[in-house]
Amino acid sequence: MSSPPDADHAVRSLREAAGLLREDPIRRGATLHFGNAGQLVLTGDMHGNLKNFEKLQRFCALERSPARYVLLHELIHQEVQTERDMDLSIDLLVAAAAWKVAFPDNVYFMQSNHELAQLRGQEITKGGRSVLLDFERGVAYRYGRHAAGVIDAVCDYIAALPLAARTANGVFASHSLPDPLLLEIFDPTLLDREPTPQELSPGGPAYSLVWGRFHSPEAVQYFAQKLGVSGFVIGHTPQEDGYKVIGRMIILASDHNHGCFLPLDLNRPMTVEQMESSIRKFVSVP
Ligand SMILES: [Mn+2]
Repeated sequence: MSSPPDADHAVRSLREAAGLLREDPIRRGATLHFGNAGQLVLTGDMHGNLKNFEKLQRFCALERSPARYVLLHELIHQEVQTERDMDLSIDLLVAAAAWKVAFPDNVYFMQSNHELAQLRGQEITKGGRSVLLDFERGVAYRYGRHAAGVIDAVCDYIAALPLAARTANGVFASHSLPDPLLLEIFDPTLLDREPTPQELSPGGPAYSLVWGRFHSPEAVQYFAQKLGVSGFVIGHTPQEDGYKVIGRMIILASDHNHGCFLPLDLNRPMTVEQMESSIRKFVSVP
């Protein structure tokens, strides 16, 4: 493949976004802190869904909505059905990085298990396929001989991702929560500093935060008290209907036609019921 003209753009966007992530003024340690003004648009896993991303961009209209923030996670690793399908989720990642560069004080990201796996070279198989290899094949298809440089920039970006976000009105957002059995030993001070490579590895608390599943309303309640928050918004567990409520926690999915997002008003306390009624479907966005 000849050298595509936009490899430079991809590398520059990802590297610049990584720099901005590391130096975000609202970041303390591994946590983003949102204040009590404006609106934070929360999303679930996107897995390469450019169509939903473009709807999100239209909804957010950041060029004329300076008090709106948007939080994204798990952008890569698109579902590949057959040998001839291609995972082109690099396109979404580059578009999102460019959005961050254009609106550094409005666009935010968090770590996810798929992105972390890509960074650490930890295999995830789906239907017998290696999602890491599928992703790299898509990058090679897009960027030809510049693919290695783009992958390096992707890794730089992933390594810069924060783990979680908190809002002044008591909402905690992250890709997932640790498994119920690990909630008791989870040390919340992890979130106030940068995690070590060991903490991001299997058995580590940062790893458990992005990989956890099987939460009950009681486990969620326990963890809310432990962190001093009123509710959680996460992704990670696939939701065919777009979202699910488990006690004080809302799970969003943003990667398919029934996908959802949640515009959260930051200027008043919000119950989970109020948050649930704020959920929007991507299909409702023109
Ligand atoms: Mn996930």
